[in-house]
Amino acid sequence: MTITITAFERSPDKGKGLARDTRVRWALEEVGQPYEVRLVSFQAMKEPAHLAVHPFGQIPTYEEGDLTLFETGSIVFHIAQRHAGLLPDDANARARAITWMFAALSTIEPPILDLQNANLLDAEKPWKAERLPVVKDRIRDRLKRLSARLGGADWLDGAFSAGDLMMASVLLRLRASGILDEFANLAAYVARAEARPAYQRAFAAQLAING
Ligand code: GTB
Repeated sequence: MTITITAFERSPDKGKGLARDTRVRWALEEVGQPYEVRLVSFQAMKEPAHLAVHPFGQIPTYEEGDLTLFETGSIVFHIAQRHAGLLPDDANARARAITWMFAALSTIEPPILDLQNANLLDAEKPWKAERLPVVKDRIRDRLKRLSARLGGADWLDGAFSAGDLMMASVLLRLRASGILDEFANLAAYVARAEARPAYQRAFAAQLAING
């Protein structure tokens, strides 16, 4: 069955791979599933046809036969459940890998989004200068713990999993801030993830549209 995802017609990052379709492309590449992409403009995202697929008018979405999904956590989890390669067979190891997916999305990503919002949406606000250091320190606090847990390991829990895919996808958005490089093992972890052939293919595919 054909898998179709949606992505920005023109991503604001001009192909740096920061928009969230990259993590879905990456998951599909890891499990060797071909996919098609429907590009949507910012205007089309808020129109009824796209809102029927994504209630919040965002990308990415995932369509496969009569199944329609939104939210990258759910999409990557679905891909990892359906196809071998992103979740271990052992039930407990699988549960731990899924836990890391949730940790990426609900513990690590929110403070990173706060920083992005402070930089973009609050750019002209008088409180920005006071707020930025607080927001950055909240990220450092999380990364300090994550760095301690990862230690010298290649991946968070044994072999590379959907948990690492999601964690690296979240962390790489921090690179421009310089904060990632304050944690040498996390910077190396993200570089290791980005060096995977599946990530390289996903990155190249989005760059071909946006670069
Ligand atoms: N929780 C949802 C998920 O994980 O799927 C969040 C989806 C989301 O935020 N989608 C964004 C979107 O559609 C694109 S990825 N935004 C349009 C809108 O809300 O109207 C966020 C994003 C966009 C652009 C960059 N960039 O250019 O650097 C980075 C990240």
